[in-house]
Amino acid sequence: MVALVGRPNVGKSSLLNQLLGSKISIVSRRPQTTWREIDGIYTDDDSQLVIIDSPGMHQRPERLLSKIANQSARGAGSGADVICQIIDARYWRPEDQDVLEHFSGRGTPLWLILNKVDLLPSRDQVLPRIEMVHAKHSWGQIVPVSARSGYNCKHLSGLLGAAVPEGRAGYPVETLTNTSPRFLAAELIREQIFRQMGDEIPYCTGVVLTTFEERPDGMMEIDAEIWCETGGQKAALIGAGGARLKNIGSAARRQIGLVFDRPVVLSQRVKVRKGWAGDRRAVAALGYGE
Ligand SMILES: Nc1nc2c(ncn2[C@@H]2O[C@H](COP(=O)(O)OP(=O)(O)OP(=O)(O)O)[C@@H](O)[C@H]2O)c(=O)[nH]1
Ligand SMILES: [Mg+2]
Repeated sequence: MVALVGRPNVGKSSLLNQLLGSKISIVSRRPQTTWREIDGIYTDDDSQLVIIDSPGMHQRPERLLSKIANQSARGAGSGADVICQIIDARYWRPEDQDVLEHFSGRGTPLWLILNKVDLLPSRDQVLPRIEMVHAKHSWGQIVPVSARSGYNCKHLSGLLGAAVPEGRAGYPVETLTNTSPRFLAAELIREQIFRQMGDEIPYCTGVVLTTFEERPDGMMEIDAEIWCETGGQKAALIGAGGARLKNIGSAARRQIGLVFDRPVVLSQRVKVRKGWAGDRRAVAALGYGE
């Protein structure tokens, strides 16, 4: 079992998807995209790894939803054989130091993964970056990767496979995740909301599926409710003449179709649910927290 941890936006979810070669965890350029742990099951000829993506760890969660995500971020290393701290190879920020302090000293090997090396001006920059972070901790490994291009990701999974204890595979080779298909489909809609809304996007926009069924004709039928907090947010989500919502829906439908490998009919409604992100029951109904 391997945990991917780090501050928000460093590419933890992207790395999980790249290691698996499949989309399991949602990705956007906004920090705090991931709201709970997502597991991916990686299997090759030699090894099977349960790789856990976690929400970005941060210092001052305000709303309940954000607190729940942060608790999950902080708890992510428990039970792991290796904890991989992901950073953006270009920087070492105070928040990275906080993550290091939180996860070091608990007896689990801590590795440092320098992600986004494709954004360094040249490959010659990789070695100086490694030297820069080397002294911060006695890392089990320091591995530069690019979750975007896939650079060195095979090498990383090989190192991880060699590092975990020997045991029997717990899952059939074709299993990719334990996450429920229903939750994954809802997340793929939330991903499009996060991606397609600009900075006016409300952080607390949640998606709940009221229908998730396979029809006799093989189509997947999905009805989704999108929860936001104000009438203004609802108007922004719907867009002029419904254009925004339509674009979100058609991109989400494509993504869900790809992941589940079948055609999808998707209908969406936007609902104002003031304060939902502070309401434990509502947050749980969307699949976050208990
Ligand atoms: N250029 C480049 N961009 C990357 C790479 N990995 C991730 N990104 C981008 O970085 C942004 C954040 O990626 P995520 O995978 O959502 O990051 P995260 O750490 O899971 O973020 P949270 O869930 O918010 O904690 C997205 O825009 C990604 O496309 C990489 O290797 N290279
Ligand atoms: Mg993420």
